[in-house]
Amino acid sequence: VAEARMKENEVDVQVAHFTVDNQDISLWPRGEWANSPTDPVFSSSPDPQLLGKIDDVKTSVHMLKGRAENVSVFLRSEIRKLRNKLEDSHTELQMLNGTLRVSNAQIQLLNSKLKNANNQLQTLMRGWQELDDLNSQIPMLKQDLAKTGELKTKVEQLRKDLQTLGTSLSRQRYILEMASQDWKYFQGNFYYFSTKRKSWYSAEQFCTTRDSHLTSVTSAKEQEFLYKTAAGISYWIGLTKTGSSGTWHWIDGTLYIERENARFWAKGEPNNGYGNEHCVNLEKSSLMSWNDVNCDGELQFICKKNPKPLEMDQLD
Ligand SMILES: [Ca+2]
Repeated sequence: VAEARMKENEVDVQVAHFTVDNQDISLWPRGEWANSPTDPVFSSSPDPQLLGKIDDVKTSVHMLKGRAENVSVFLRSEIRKLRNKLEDSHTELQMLNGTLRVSNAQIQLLNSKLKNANNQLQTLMRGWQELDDLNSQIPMLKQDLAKTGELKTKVEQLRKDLQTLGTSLSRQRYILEMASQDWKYFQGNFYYFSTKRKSWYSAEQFCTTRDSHLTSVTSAKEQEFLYKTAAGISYWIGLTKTGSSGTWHWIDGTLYIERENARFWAKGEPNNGYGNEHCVNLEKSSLMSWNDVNCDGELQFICKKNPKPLEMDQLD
């Protein structure tokens, strides 16, 4: 605007030479003006028309000067405003820089968090993979479990076998121990065939001190075992009666059954010879081997011992 105004006034300011804002402004060439003091125009009396023009010019210059000052004030204010704006911009820029730095830090933080999350995701995915693998192993594990059940059954069977074996071993140990004391084992009982001779009562006493009695006979098999082991030597057995009128009974408490035992007497026995034969011995190597004799006679004898359940579980 100021420039436009200046241009507008150019026409009026064609004859002047002055200073605005310490700057020389010439309305025509200075040299021409300076070199013309001796110009005939000025040396003679001035032309009133010319003087009028000069006045006009002076007025115009004055106006121009005022306008230029206005322009200067305006420009200064504009410059100030611009400078302020520049400063504001600078401050904003610094703030932006600060914000940018903070944002950068945040971005780095986010980046690191992202990396972390990524790692966790990978770990999770690996976990899934492992879970899948485990899932695929379940049928196999089920089979193994079934096998474990079978194994358990087998182990249980083995345990029972072992128990049986243990029982059998302790039984054998017991039999061996008894055997070492000259007791013979037959079908669940132990038998002691004495080497010394004693009367029937002394023999029975001997047996009871060894937790036994003179033997009873309860079957043909037992009778066979006894006479075969006796091998023709006479041995006392546990059959006796009280006086001539008494009935036969086994000293170990076994029930004597007349019709069962008739087959084991020797031919013609029992004859109660001399009316004093109340004890029985096994005299012949035969099923029919029993004979009643005097109890005071001294003979070898057979003790029979039924083992206690604690000593032997079960004998065949
Ligand atoms: Ca007789």
